Amino acid sequence: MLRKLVRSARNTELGWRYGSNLRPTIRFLLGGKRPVGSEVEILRDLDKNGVAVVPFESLDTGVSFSDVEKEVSGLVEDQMPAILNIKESANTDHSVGRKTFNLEMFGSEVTFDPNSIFSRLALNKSFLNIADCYFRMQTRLRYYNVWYTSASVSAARESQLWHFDREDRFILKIFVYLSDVDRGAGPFTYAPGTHKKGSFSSISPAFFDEDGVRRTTDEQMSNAYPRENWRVCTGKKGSVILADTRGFHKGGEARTGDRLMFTCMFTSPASESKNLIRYPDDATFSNFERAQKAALGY
Ligand SMILES: O=C(O)CCC(=O)C(=O)O
Repeated sequence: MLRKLVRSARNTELGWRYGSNLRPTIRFLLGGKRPVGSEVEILRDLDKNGVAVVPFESLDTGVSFSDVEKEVSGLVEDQMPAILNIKESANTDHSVGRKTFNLEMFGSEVTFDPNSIFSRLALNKSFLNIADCYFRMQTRLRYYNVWYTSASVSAARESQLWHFDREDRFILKIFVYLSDVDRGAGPFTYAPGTHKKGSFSSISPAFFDEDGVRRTTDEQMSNAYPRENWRVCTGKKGSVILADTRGFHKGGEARTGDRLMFTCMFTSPASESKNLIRYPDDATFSNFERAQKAALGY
């Protein structure tokens, strides 16, 4: 009974912030962080709609996009056998639970490499500033990876169907397109305002049970939320999509072209999210700034 009460208190904004996440909230308030430049508009969009799309160059990441591209083309070359496998399994293995249309190029758990351009991209000052200002607390980086999503002809399944993530009250995912993504390449798609801060947070579209997970088809979604308001995030390579995936979203339903993108995720420190980053015993963080170490939980 008491445990139930504590759990429901933690699920309120007050309990989540000032109970479970008091220390990171105080640190944020004392740190005086503010959005700068294009981050101001991004935060306005995130607060109101739960989604924002900007070109990579508009952010002050300190990371060169052409260096990212160079690394990625090496990664694609190295991983060609795995890419060919995913292109095959996308169409032949329709089992649910393993996203057989999507290759996580660093595996499902990334081994943290402080020298890699991808860890530096995930921990760049602009992403960290946006994440902290959106949550209004010092956040944690939980995941980063590069995804290769293969085109397929099979019926939409798993994250290709509408759903929302449940690990936390707010969940910030950032996607950086590394290939041009048109409607045929499985663009990330969002229902604006369905996040906790939004005006449509209480919509409850019909759903079906897909192996224990609630999924909503396009038709079910359109009965609860007008299709013309869906934000289909097509974009050229270098487009950056920031979304609070506690709101309804889907993506990766690629039909005519493959999609390549970098992704990373931030949650509150108290989130029950699995930490999908593994830190080798000899990893050193001396080159990282304080804000970056905080995002890693050090
Ligand atoms: O692949 C996509 O665009 C959707 C990904 C997604 O649903 C998620 O990361 O929660």
